[in-house]
Amino acid sequence: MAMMLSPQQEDTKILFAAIAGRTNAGKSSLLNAIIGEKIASVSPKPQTTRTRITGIRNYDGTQLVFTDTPGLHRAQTRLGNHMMKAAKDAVSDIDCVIFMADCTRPLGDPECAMLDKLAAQGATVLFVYNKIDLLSDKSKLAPMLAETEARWHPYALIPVSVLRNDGVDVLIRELLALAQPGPHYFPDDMMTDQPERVLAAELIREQLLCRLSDEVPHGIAVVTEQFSEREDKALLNISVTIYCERESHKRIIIGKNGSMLKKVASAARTELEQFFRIQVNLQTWVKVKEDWRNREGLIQSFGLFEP
Ligand SMILES: Nc1nc2c(ncn2[C@@H]2O[C@H](COP(=O)(O)OP(=O)(O)OP(=O)(O)O)[C@@H](O)[C@H]2O)c(=O)[nH]1
Ligand SMILES: [Mg+2]
Repeated sequence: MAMMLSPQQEDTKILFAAIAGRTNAGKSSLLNAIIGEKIASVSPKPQTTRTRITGIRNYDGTQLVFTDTPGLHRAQTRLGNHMMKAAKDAVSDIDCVIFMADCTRPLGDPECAMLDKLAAQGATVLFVYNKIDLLSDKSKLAPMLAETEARWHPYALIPVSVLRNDGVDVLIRELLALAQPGPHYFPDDMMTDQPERVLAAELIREQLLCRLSDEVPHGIAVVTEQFSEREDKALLNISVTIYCERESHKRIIIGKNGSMLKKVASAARTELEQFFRIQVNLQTWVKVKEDWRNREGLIQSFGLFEP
């Protein structure tokens, strides 16, 4: 029997879009720009995003649901394998794929492989060339777009600069046009599926990613141990453990006389206070878990992937 829709539901539309593409292309930056809040960590380092992150934005009666994914790269750890699986799984069973490339870099093999597959499946691909602000010679863009068009025939090809908020509105218009009548999947006041504890941990990991170099930041996991609001005053107590892979990394994270950890915690606290709009008391601990990125039990206990 056909389900009766209430008049309100009849008017609503919905669209599920995955944001895929190479690591560091600016996928999480795009998600944050659309949602208007920092729900996904962003950093100049590759492999920033580790899990799928859902962001929700409503435009009048239309709900757009975005899934940010880990960027495509050659996985070298078990964690990396999980990340690549999450990225590949996210592009099936959705309405369209926002495929994001960095216009200053040629497309790599993993990107071409995903694009070939999406084209073969007849997926609706909105191809977004990001970072056009970095192109000193804009005439380089036209042949790039023509080549992409000829090879994969995407549904739309949109050059943007997320950083300058240039072209994002064009993408939104295309997405709104693709939305189909249907009930909203998430409550209209919901912005993300990320629990507050995870958002807090990710804001701290973002600070570490931005401040540390070489292999140290990639071997970091941040777990929120405590997240509670004081009853007697407007204060949020957050306590996190920063896991790293070696004693030498722990020393770098803590820094001379604790200087690095102090800087990270202070910057993170400012971000957390802005996000949660409340005063934050932040405590940080650093622990070593050797080679955790290759240890399934630890990857799961850090809440990164389900068994
Ligand atoms: N110049 C410029 N930089 C940008 C733009 N968009 C994003 N970035 C920068 O690119 C870097 C990577 O951005 P992210 O949003 O973390 O990239 P990502 O695709 O989510 O990366 P992964 O999570 O590792 O897959 C950051 O330093 C951003 O500030 C843009 O339009 N122009
Ligand atoms: Mg990301």
